[in-house]
Amino acid sequence: MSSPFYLIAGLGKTGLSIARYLRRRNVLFAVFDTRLEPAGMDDFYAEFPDVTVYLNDFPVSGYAALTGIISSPGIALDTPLMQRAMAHDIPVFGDIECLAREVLAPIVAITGTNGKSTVTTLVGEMAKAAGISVAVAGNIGTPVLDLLDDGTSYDLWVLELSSFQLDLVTSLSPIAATILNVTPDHLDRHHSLDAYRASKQRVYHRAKTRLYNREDSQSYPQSNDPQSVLVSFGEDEPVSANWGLIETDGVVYLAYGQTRLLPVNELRIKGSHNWANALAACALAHAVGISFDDMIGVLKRFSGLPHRSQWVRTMDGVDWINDSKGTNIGATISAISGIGGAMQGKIVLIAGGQGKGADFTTLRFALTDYVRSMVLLGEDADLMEKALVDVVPIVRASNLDEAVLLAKAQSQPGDVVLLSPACASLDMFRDFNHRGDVFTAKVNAL
Ligand code: UMA
Ligand code: ADP
Repeated sequence: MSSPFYLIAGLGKTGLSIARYLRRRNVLFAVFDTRLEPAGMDDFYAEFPDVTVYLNDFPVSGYAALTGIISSPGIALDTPLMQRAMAHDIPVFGDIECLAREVLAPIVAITGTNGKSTVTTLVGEMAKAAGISVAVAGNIGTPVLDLLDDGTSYDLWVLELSSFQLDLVTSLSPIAATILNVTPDHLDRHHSLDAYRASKQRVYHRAKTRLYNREDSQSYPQSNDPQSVLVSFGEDEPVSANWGLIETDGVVYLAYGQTRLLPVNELRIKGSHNWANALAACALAHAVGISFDDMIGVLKRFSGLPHRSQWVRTMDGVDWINDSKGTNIGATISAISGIGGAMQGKIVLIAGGQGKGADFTTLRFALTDYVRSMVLLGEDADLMEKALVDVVPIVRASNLDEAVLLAKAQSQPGDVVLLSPACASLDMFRDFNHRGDVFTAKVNAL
């Protein structure tokens, strides 16, 4: 019998981590990327001079030699390569599947449209506070296979999983799994909200504890599993062993059943969406046996991740806030309402980029309440302007530097200038970090 031979699809962070993982196991592979000039080519050749890289297309004659395709999440399953592979009965899976097949330590799996990175980070910090050796990886930025062989024996894995990654995994059996929420995103890839939700629902498959959001019916597990414990979180009062908010003498507490854990005003992350994130993190930490004290200590000191409603500067009475991670409409609405509800003036919103098939009219309500004007840029600025032109005044910018100058001219003392694009950044930037960094640098240079 011939040796196993894999094709790695996609030469980004994930592809590189898969290549290193296979090389460490002496498994043969080639690489494929749909682009003619993927960014990491030179570095890849330097590290793997003996590996064949197929660009743009993979020859049909090559299928017979393939044991399987290990794909990056960014490559859609309906690309011709994947479709032809599946027609040839070639297994297609991803890096999370490789991890799930090897790792014996418990895995906490976190998905949802928004709040994933915040909740993943919180659970990781809670585990560390409890003295657990924890690996935090996945869509949050570190490919899981980079940690699998890093020499540390992790007792717990906390994974942020995107719908793309969930489409490529079958063997995951998480100790606890959650869908935090589902609002429209990535519709260019999934084509419908139902398909997007179905990808997210895969996280519950064989999970010991399934944690859902009482306020979002799309997060309810859609399959029955008598083996699995069902737990919920929400911003109402929780019954029995569930998570929610209890108000006593005007103070709102995070609570487990009737046990009050912490007043929400002691959280450093602001906005009611972050109360939900804190509750979800506590519920997941509880499912792996972390104490209330360890959870509360982390909640009291965690001040949030960069590029999520992050204060940059106050200048001439105007606050400048970087929410570059607001890459879909749901995230931008929560940023606008979190900030708008607590200020005197109005918001000048900088938005635009790749809309991923979103319906921008769903932003109208949030704009009416809090937004003075918008500065639009990027690939889908036309679509956004068309959907919102009768709601608030709109000006157009050709790049982010110009958008900052226009926003400065539009703002008045007491206002907030908010970068929360409701769009992906990839038309103009490497990623949302890059977009947020460019914004911050320009604002600081004003
Ligand atoms: N590629 C193709 N054809 C395509 C798309 C991509 O050949 O149609 C190639 C590109 O040329 C590139 C490579 O694939 O060389 C990139 O692969 P990738 O897009 O899967 O990106 P990675 O660098 O491997 O990063 C991925 C996640 N990216 C995506 O899912 C798009 C990262 O999430 C994740 O942090 C990383 O793996 C580690 O697990 C980013 C993301 O934007 C943050 N995720 C989306 C989101 O959060 O909304 C889902
Ligand atoms: P993700 O990893 O899912 O993108 P993050 O925790 O990075 O989520 O938050 C991204 C953005 O989404 C934040 O800037 C914030 O505006 C918004 N957000 C965070 N948590 C929630 C939530 N629970 N519900 C709605 N929006 C949220």
